[in-house]
Amino acid sequence: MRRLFDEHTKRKVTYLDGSWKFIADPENIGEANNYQCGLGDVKTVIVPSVWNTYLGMASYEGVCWYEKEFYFEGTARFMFEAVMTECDVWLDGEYLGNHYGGFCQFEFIVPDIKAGIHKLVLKVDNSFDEISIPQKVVDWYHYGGITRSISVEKLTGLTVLYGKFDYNLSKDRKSADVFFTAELYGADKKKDNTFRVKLNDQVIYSETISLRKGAYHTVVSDKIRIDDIKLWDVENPNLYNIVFETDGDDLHDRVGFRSVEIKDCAVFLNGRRVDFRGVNRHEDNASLGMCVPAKSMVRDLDIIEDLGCNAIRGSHYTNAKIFLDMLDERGIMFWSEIPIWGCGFSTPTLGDKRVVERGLDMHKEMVRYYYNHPSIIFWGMHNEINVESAEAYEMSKLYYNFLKEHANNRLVTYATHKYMADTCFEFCDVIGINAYYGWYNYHYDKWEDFPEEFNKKRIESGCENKPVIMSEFGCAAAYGHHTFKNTHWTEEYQANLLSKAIDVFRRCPYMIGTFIWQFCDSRSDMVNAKYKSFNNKGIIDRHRNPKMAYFAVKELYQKYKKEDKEIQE
Ligand code: ADA
Repeated sequence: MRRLFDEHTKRKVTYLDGSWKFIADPENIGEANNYQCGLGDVKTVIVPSVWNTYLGMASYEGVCWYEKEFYFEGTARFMFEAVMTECDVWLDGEYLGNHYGGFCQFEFIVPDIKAGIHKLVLKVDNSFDEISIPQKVVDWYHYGGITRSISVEKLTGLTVLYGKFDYNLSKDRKSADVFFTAELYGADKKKDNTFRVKLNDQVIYSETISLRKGAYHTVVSDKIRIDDIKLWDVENPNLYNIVFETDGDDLHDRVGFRSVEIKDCAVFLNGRRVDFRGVNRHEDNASLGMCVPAKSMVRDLDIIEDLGCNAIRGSHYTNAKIFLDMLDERGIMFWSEIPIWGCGFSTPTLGDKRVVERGLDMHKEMVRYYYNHPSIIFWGMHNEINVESAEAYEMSKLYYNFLKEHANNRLVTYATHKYMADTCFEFCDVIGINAYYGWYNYHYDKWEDFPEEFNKKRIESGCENKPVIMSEFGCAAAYGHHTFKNTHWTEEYQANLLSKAIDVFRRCPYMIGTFIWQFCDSRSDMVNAKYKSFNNKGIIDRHRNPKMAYFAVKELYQKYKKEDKEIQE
């Protein structure tokens, strides 16, 4: 299931989820053995899933092959929601192409497939080399496999491949100039066809188009004025249905109108100051790994809302689109980023053109596939890289300029842990700080001095008007661990540290919110450094049992929620 709603009602979409043939290929000899034409008599697995949950493969890194047979006739678009990490695809032994990156969708169009049973074969590789993103050292688990759904769509007539929605709100935010970009494809013989766009059932655009078979065409609309706008907000997340359609095809999406701006060193959503009460969340399920069923996402969101949150940072990669649909519906603000993660990247790696390009491609995919989600308030460029270096400066400049150009009422940011030496602040709208007083360094009482200390650096760097958000802070606690003293790893210590830190940040005039590290304990590859091989800084454990910190944070977040609402009313 890719979305919370049907993206196509006229187009036939078949999900290829379910039973697939599967074989591990540790020697990488599959192509020499012609696996691309079929895997023969091998066992089957269920897709989507991570192969680390198959017996005997918990820590497998390398190549695996998947095969699925299905009936099809006509022109197909194959949609792959996420394959971890690199993937080569064959249809009936014909090579379709390659995709790199484990967290974003990709697609291939294949015209004129003859009626019959066909064979889709995937070679999937989750190993690392010097240009991998992320690099091998990460604080999450090296999963592999087809982790989100695969579908095949039947394209007929004039088809809509892609639709992007933009708008400029009027000053009073009561009306908007809307404009869109739609990518069309001619799947059959040239014939006049009507292309229409509807916003909540009202036709806002119509044009007769004829495309020859196999041709692509992009429609970029002029501005279309829409009155009586109902804004998307945290309290009232109003969504509009947008349909791009032709006589025989359609593409449905949901969009929202909202403004986001920075004023007086704070963020304003629809003209009202908004402070972020957030958590960092990995897409990690206790028994299924990075293949999270929709029901588990709903449960996580119920818990997150109970906590009093209005924001989530999708650390450290683009999340499943269905999760974004849920956030759009619930009015939860989101920080979306790509997996350029911290200490795994040496400074020369940051300067490696291949890595920089690959990161840019990931940003392009994030922008392309996530653009219409009103819940995304922040595009995140990278996390904890060496921002003292010239390499990081150049990378940040490139990514910032690209993301600003495609901001769609969004802010661009990144998370820095070298905040006192950071040279890249000019490339962000909001400064995101990761700091772990009370865990890796100092005592948590030291948080009290932090706002004053950082203020000096802020001013020195000419960032007086840039708001600061705490993108990470926290400490580990083993669920159920208590001692007579306030010591590391106890639930008490974690609860005390978070209460102290959140209170300090709330009082700091230039800070606009907090993303606690982290929502939930998550499996980590830093096996030796972590208790039970988990990053245990969750305020709930991996089975979603609350630790004491959960209640401590809830008390503060719920209080701030009430206070902020009172100020706004
Ligand atoms: C970093 C990193 C997180 C996590 C955290 C920790 O800030 O961004 O992914 O590893 O440290 O637990 O130390």
